[in-house]
Amino acid sequence: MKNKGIILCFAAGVCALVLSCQPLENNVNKNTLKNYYMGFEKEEDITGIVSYNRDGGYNSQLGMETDWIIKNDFRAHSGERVIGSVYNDDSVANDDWLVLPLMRLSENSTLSFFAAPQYIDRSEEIFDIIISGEENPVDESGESILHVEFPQDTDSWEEFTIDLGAYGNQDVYIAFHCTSVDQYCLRIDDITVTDISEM
Ligand SMILES: [Ca+2]
Ligand SMILES: [Ca+2]
Repeated sequence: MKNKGIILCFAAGVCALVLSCQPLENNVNKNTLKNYYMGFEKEEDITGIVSYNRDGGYNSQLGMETDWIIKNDFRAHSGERVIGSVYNDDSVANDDWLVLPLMRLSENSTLSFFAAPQYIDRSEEIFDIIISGEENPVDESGESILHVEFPQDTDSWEEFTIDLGAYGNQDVYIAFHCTSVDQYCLRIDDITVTDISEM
């Protein structure tokens, strides 16, 4: 769990930043709800999002250990940029986690996002949505609330919406856990969590 930080690659190998995790405080004003949104565009503040590359695999095409990376040439759903978990050489299964900032949900909260395989001929991407309490979900403290296995022969964006009302008034981490084996890239864009408390 030492690989804290998110690597941003707006052009592979050109620009890389590492941001530290900033846990949110529990100073909650319950009367003010807002939506969390992340489209991975340059103007958005990604502080608090943390990625973990637990498989330690390597991608020779990108020339780096594979992690969640922000790309501007992977056919984003919105804008120009999208985040993706890319494949490893030698068919090592992915074990990549993208953890959103800690947020306090309400009984009306929902999670929605778009996901798609990058290439139609390597489309069998697999991921789970993991939700946990204040413990880091990477520590296997969470539970899967969605399991997705894309079929063969698709690269279409699919929208997912999950009711999070069962976690109302709880502080939780929400994580995307990619476990694909030797595909190409699982793309995620336009993540929205509705009706969270002001922090
Ligand atoms: Ca985008
Ligand atoms: Ca990886």
